[in-house]
Amino acid sequence: MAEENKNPHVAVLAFPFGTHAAPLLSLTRRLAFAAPEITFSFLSTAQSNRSVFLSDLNPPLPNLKSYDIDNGIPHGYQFKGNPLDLIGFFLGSAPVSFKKGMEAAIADIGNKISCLITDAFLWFAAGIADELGVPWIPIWTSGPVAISTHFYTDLIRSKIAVGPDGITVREDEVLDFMPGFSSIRVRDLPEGVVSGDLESPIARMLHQMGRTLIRGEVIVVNSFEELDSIVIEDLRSKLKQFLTVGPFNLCAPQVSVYGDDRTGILSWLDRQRSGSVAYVSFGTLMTPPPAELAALAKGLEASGAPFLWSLKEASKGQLPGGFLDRTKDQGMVVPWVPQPCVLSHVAVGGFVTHGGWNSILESITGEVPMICRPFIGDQILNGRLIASVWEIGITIEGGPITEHGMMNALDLILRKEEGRTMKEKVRRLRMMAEQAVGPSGSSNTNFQSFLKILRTVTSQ
Ligand code: U2F
Repeated sequence: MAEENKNPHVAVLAFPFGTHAAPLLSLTRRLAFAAPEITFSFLSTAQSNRSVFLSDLNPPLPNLKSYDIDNGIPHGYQFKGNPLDLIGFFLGSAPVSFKKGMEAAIADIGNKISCLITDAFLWFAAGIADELGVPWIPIWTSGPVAISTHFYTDLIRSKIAVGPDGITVREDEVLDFMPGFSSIRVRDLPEGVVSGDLESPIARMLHQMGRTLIRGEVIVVNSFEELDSIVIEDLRSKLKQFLTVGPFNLCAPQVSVYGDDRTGILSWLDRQRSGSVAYVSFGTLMTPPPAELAALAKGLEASGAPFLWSLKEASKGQLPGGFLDRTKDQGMVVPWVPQPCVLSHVAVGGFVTHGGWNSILESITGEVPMICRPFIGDQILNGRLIASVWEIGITIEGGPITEHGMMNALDLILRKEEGRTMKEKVRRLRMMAEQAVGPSGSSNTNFQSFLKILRTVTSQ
């Protein structure tokens, strides 16, 4: 009989782009807190580690350490503004970089690795885990419906022919041959499944991930069972184990970042009427093209609604002339806000978003209906879920944002009966989410199961 491993060591491998590393760190913290006998080594690029560990205001844990790995960028490379280049460099060198990082962690901690927890994007980690003779646990940082489209990519491609140049003529057909997809159309699928460049580094990565999930000891997702129960039940029946343990933003200990309210956002929100404010943010990666940005600004101004806009400093120059001056009593434009706190403020009545998964969960938690302008990846699918499945918002399909379109959307969400109905529906989802993370809720029970699996596999 194998001897019990008294000093288990888990390596956690992050994908260092967009909002991937932060939720992974949040989950790792929960695990490290619940299982103090296990040491967790968190591996990401120096820039990503700096950003997620610095913005994590929780006290450090003695059994959680970070290690920086190489970002793969060639010497002398000049960034030309396309983040996809950086992702390409990273993915090209990631298997080697992570192996080096793990060697450093092993030397430092003094114990071999007994399990690999990774962002699900890093599908090649299944092979590294095999080499090490340890289990692989992928963590998916978006929703269950999105991961299902990657799990079923081969099936979808066999049913929906891909035309030349990645264009399919069956865009409006629903994917009713997949459990839980009766309202999802071909056009809602992330690019790279049947449309767009199927050979791009990201499309190939997601396709490989979908095929590799079956090798995961357990697949862990930042969601809750009641949100997409049919899809979750289906994935549970196909994969070794499939556990929803979120929303992470409701599980992690929330540290108030308002403290002194240095930017004045909180006191400004406090002065606004309940449910009257439009909050605008397109996440960490996306900024609408200049014409849409200008149309959005004009729509906000014309609607008269108070607004709070998280807009990168570099994009401010694209706002219409005089906009900031004219709207100084109507709204605030700032480069960054503590979004979960903003969305939970009673004054916020609508969220203009790109439909990133973390933003959606935070909006549900804050009971805020959404106006979704999706751009890439899972966002189009998420927009469809928001508008047509959960009915907690509307979507501007394929863009572009227009001044009148935005005015009407704000009016509907903030002032009309439809908006009130959506608010009621999002409130119900929030209650389900809270129950899920409560003492006998699904996410809490699933987290305990996850912990048990981790303890079992690392004790051997
Ligand atoms: C990628 O996501 P993004 O980073 O573009 O968007 P979100 O998943 O919505 O996450 C944005 C996070 O940044 C926070 C906000 C969210 O937690 O609270 N934030 C903030 O605190 N303050 C601000 O002023 C602005 C944002 C990808 F693009 C998406 O398609 C995926 O769904 C997502 C998850 O895989 O990753």
